[in-house]
Amino acid sequence: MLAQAGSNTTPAHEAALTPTTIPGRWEGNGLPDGTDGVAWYVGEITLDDRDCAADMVFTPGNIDDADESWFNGTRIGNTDGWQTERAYTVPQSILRTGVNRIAIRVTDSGGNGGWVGTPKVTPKLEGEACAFDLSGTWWISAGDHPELASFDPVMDPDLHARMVPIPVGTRRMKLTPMETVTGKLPDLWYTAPANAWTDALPVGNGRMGAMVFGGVHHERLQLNEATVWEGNAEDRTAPESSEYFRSARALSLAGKVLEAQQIIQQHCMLPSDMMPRSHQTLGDLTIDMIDAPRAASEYRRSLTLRSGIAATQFKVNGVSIVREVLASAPDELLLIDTHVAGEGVLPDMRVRMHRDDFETDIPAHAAIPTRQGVRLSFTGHTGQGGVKYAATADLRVDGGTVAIEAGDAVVRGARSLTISIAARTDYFGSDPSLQCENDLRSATSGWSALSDRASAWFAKTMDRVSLDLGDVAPEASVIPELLSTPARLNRFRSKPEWDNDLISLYFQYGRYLLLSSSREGSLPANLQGIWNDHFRAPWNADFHTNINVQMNYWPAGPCALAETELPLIDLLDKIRVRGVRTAQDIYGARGWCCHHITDAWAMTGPEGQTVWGMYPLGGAWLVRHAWEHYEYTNDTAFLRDRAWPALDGAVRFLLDYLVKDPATGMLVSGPSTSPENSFILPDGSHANLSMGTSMDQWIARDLLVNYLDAARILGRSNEALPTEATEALKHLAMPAVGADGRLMEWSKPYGETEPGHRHMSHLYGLHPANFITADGTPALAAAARASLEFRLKNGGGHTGWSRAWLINFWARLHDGEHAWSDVCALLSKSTLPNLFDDHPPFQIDGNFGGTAGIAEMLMQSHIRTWSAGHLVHRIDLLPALPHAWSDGRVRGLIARGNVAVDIQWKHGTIARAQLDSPDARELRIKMPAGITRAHVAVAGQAPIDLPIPDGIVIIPRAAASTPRSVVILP
Ligand code: FUC
Repeated sequence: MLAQAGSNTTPAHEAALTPTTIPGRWEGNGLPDGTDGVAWYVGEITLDDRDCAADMVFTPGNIDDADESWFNGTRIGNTDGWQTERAYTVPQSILRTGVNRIAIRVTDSGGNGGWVGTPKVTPKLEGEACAFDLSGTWWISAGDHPELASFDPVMDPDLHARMVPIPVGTRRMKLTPMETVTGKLPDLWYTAPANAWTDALPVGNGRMGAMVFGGVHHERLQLNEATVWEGNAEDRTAPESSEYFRSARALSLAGKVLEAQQIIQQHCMLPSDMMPRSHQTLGDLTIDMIDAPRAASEYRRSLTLRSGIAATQFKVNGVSIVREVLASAPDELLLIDTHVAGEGVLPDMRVRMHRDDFETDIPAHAAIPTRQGVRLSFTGHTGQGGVKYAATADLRVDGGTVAIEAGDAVVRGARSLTISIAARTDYFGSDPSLQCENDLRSATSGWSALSDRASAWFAKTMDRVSLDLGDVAPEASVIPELLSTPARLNRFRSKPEWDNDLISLYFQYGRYLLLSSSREGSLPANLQGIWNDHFRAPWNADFHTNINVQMNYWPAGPCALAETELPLIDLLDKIRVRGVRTAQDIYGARGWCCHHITDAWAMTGPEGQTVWGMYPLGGAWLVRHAWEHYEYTNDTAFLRDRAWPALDGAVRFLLDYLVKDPATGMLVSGPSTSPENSFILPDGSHANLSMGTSMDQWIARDLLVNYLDAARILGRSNEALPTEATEALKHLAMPAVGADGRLMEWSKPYGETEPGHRHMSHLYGLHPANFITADGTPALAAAARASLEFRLKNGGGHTGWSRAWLINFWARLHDGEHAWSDVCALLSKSTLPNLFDDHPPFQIDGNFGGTAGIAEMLMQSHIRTWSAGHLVHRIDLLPALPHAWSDGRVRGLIARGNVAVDIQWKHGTIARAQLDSPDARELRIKMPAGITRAHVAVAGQAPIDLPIPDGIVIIPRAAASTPRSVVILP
């Protein structure tokens, strides 16, 4: 071997290493014309863990004349024969995560050398679930090996330094376009531990959560539990102020807007010290290495959405260490396993679980030995009168010891350490420490059984939907999955069209976050989901009902996560109890109401400033989710037992609350805010409360229409309240279009103080409601578009959730290009390194709104009609497909009616669609524009060819109520 290791002088052969293109002959392509003899070709390929899981096959292509191929210094095969096909197995044992070197010694006895002739067969490296196109730029050097070569291209340690950075063999081909559909979901991964909290990776089981920093010498897991809330349900009822409200209303109707606002501010609002209380951090678990050398190598941390595992891997002192963290829903535990991969033992480690003091809460920490190991715990309450909490960590080691030293657990000489954490509060009633004991019983099952159960829970739900937005752009120099998540996000900012897969990943991440932060039996996803490291979080990490908590649940139905919505419905049950008093005290009304925020204690009163707080229809908007839950699940028992009572009480309130505007004779709301914008009065002064804001009028209409449809389904249309509601609907004022063509935000043509305001409340009729549709109400749709354009021109969309809402609006307007550019803006401008949404600060609604928006671009089902006595939702396929997603497939989206939708498309139009309905309901399927014929196959029936001049395929309802599968080909 003539390796140049350790040489300080510039190697004489340096010039011999030149770029070349393969396939292609070597003459004039790195080597002089007329070269015969031997040359070395050298290329590199970056592999990840998944690629290295099994043997791969290297096919060099047609080489003139003979080759001898090497992979990471191991000879994998040789073939002598001009233009002969070759294929060599690359054993798994020589594959490396990271850079792998391929060297091919090519001998040519005369004429052209290298890849000669036609067809040119592309060199490839293929594994079980990946395939790499290795054509492109390689390096070439004339010379022989081993005795005669001027260098050893396989082993030469200087070679790397001498290679110009040319991307070789990094273009990953998908084995089939369906790889991401049927295979693994994409990962997030990083090359360094998290510095900031928003670099850490979230795990959660819907009730408990953790942010995993992936530290080597100091690992931190910041812990959460959904019910660790400050405060309690003690009365924070609004003042008894119905007289004041009535007089303010009369003034407002008489045009005395500011006087009305002053009265409400003074007499109806809860003072700010009655704010909602905050969700709080639970505490931290830390793992510190004792006396381990500083240097660590081969570092990587990642999050796998399908398994819910946050993994950290590194090598210290020659020992490979793997740490995996996941939150188990089946076992109600947070699990942390640290083990050695291969030979050696873990460095000694100190484990601590801790919660800081907070005001009157001084937590009690304890450490006790157990027969199997050690338990660390703390207990306390979240401040005076707040919930009692408890957290207990159970530590077990394999081969080695765990003991208590100075109140911490210290692990020595172990091959593995498994920590199971239980955490509970008394929010739902019983003693939290006892509940923890109970949860920890399953810790005896051991890491492998616990993690298998936990991951299976994620996989089962994550696998319901798959999304492939098409192949990697051919001009992308490095395929996206080979970039770490921050690098990928960074490249996306300038080249979004190179990485459709990042958009699919963001979509699946939104599903993962909702699944991880919202599970039945706990509280809904708050402003931060479940991940919060504060005692007093921004906006208390509460439930804002003027957009934020609703946006959290937009993906629940369409993205096949309907069950995640149940905690919201449970909280709604509490809200409608507490909201009765608020409805009476302020408005003298029946039913219940809730203003712009609520918390774990279901507060309902108007709080703080009128510009945000005087928002009496927040509860009515929440009720849309109970109705939608029925629409998506088709669960009539749910409609009857859960949604109906919520709808009924909200309608009761609405009917009392609405007032006839003497000027028009129509029913209007108010005085109330159009969240959270203000307007300019003719005299130049600013105000924020008015009668009949567009948003209120849309919400009122939405509530009444949904209520009446529910009544019809449940056979209650003739009862007193539905009759009253029908009457009210006839007289309900509609939002108007202004002289400038925009949809008006207020009932009068006021100018807005913030023309680019983040809220776009007046477009509620477009989304989430269904009163403005691209094809049904073109004039209103044009006005909505004008409003959006105006908002954007004036700087709208600057918060994450605002940008996410824009995607949904454009999708409803069937404008794929605008929707796509807002998807790109959301990822480029409002996404943190761990892909959390950035308000700023971190606020999770944008993740969920973005996920829902991507689904809306591919499928919609909000347009509905009654047909032969049944409610039918039209299913729109690819209503807002952008050019950038010309080929792709989505499987498992859910249309209202609980119809599973699978769409494959090519060159921007449908190639095949399949709809699976749980029963033989009527299906109305709207094909993308331009399709006028369809080939329809209903399972069990002869396929038919249909002309569809209006683009709609109708499959009539069948008598038998059995599941039905329909395939449509254009
Ligand atoms: C609403 C928004 C803010 C923020 C807060 C939590 O009030 O106007 O932007 O998202 O909720």
